Amino acid sequence: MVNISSEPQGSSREREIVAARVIVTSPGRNFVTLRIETRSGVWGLGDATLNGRELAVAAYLEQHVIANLIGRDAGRIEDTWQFLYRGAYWRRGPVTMTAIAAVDVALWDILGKMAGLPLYRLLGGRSRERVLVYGHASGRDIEGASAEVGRFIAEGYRAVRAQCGVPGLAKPYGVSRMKNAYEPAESELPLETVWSTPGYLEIVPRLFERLRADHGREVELLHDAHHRLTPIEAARLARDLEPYRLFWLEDATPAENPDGFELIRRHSVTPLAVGEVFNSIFDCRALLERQLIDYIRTTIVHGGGITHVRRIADLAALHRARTGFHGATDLSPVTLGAALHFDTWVPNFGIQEYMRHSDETDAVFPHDYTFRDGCLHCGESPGHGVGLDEQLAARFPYKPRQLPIARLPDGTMWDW
Ligand code: GCO
Ligand code: MG
Repeated sequence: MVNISSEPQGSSREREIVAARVIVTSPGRNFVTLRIETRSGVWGLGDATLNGRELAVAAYLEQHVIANLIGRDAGRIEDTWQFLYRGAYWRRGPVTMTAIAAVDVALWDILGKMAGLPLYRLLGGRSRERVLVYGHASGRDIEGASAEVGRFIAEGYRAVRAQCGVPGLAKPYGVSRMKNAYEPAESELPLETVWSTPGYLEIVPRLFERLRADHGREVELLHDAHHRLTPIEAARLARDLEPYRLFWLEDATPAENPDGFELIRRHSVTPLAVGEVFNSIFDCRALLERQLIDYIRTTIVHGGGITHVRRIADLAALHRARTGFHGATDLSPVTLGAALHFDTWVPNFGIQEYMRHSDETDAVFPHDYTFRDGCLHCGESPGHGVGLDEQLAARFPYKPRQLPIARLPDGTMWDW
């Protein structure tokens, strides 16, 4: 028997998981957080937020996962991942993989705290000095969107996602009524929006023509089509956008069928990003192996945690694809903190989405990451560096909220 009491991560008795609980809070929007505690008193946090389906993950954790964690060695991160994935028999899916991610991230947080090391050092150390991020600019029309892009550039951003209104559509995806943030889950039952592709395909190339004219060629520009186009429409948009040299065109068409992306590739060299709704390496596999995308967006909270997403990043690296993690405000600061450590380490990093959280959210989740010169910097505190003020969190009770849906003008259900 080896003497494990001298291990830097403490003895297996100190590492024993003695408690775990789910905290649901809504400081401006809903978040689900898992807190795991060890016998030594060291605890870790994992994000379990699945926008519009929050309580399904909370119940999955409370009813089916937590009892299995008690008594386990918090240091056995891989085995716990395999236990929750293989052992459940029912694999994959957003609810399961978000719950597994919450456990996984909390355990990595504990490992970091016990070792006295920030997460990026556990992963293999720093590969870069800073993490390039992109912000969200939008406007009701081209004029307004361009002014917003200008505001982001003035704030130091080097990469900006731009969305604008479409004539005749009351609520197109991504056009914010707030500054900095776009918060689509705003009603208890899904808001019904109308979608029509022809006007969109006309205005988006004009938007980017104007952005290049107003802001030059240095700033990186991105756009999210949010799964609304058919493959041939997506191919046309990608081709029409070529002169404006986008950093990426995101979710150009629903990715359930990778063949759609082959059609886009045949017609265009605009870089493509996909994956925020994926939850396992098997969702990413065909798109990566067939070199149909350039950036993989599957991130820690919905992709089974650090343990699984690093396998996705390695698969992407084989095919020269880079990471571009989802980072909307419905992913909590715990996910952003963990993602920034991952981004600091991962060799094939591309960019990180950064849609700033509200002041209330930031107060509930104190963190040590910082924004400077268009980049985020992870902190040096042990673990992922994000905490949870439970007293403050209790002042923001859960509010049922669902994402909108989209229909064509004749009423046909469409992809939101
Ligand atoms: C993005 C996303 C978000 C999603 C949201 C859904 O690129 O940031 O598309 O805007 O719609 O995260 O929960
Ligand atoms: Mg998106």
